Amino acid sequence: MNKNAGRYTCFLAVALFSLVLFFGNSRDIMAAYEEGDVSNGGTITGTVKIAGDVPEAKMLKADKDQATCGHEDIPSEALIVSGDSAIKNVVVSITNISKGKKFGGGIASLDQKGCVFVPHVAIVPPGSTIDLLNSDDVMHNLHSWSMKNTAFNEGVAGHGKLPKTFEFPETIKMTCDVHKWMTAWLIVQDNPYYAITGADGKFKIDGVPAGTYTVQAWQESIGKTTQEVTVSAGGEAKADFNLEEKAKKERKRK
Ligand SMILES: [Cu+2]
Repeated sequence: MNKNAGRYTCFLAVALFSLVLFFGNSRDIMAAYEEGDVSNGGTITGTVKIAGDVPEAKMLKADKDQATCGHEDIPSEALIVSGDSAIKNVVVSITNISKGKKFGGGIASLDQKGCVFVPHVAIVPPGSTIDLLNSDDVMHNLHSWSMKNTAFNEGVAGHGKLPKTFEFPETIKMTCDVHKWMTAWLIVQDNPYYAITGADGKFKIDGVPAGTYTVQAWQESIGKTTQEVTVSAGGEAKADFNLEEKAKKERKRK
C-alpha cells in the first residue's frame, strides 16, 4: 500500500466512525417518548404477590442519632409483604412503548424524615428537578448510586434541601451514608405507563393505546419479571404477577 492509499484508508475509517457516532446519537434522540392524546385507551390492572411462604419482616438496627431516629429498630422496606402475600412498592411498567399519553408529573420531593426516606420508591419523568429534603434536626446525606445521571454524594443539614435534576432513564439507589439503614429508590422512567403497587399489591395503568406490550414488575429485592399483555381499545387487560425470591430460585437450581 503506498502512502496516499494509506491516508485514504485512514480518512475513510474516520468518516465511517463519525457516521456511526452521528447515527448512534440521533437514534437515541429518536427513541425518546412522544407525548400526545390517547382516545379510548385501555387499562392494565393486576395484583403482585410473592410465590410460596410469606417472608418474615426484617428489622434494621438504627443505632445513631437516637434522639431523632428513635431508640427502636426500624422495619426494612426492602420487601414488604402482607399476610395474603401481596407485595407493596413494586414498580409495574410498560417497557416497549414509544408514543402515548402525557406524563402525569411524578413526585416533587423525596424527604428524609424520622431517619427514613419518604417515599421509599418514587418515579419521575426524565428531565425532572426534585427537591431532596431533610425534615429532621440532624444532618443527613444524599448518595445517588447512578450510572447514567451524574452521581452525587452530599450532606444535607437539618431542614435543608438539595434540588437535583435527573435527565436520563435509570433506576437509582439512594442512600444516606450517615445512617446506614436508610435506602430509597428513584426511578427515572422514560414513559408515563407505570404504577407502584399499594399494600394490597394492586396496580392500575390507564390510557394505554390498543396493542401488545411487555409489562415489567420490578421489586428491589427480587428483580425484574416480565409478561406480554394485549390491550384492546377501551378494554381492561389483566396482568397478575407471582414473584419468586432469588434465594428460593437459587436453592431450587442446586
Ligand atoms: Cu441520614
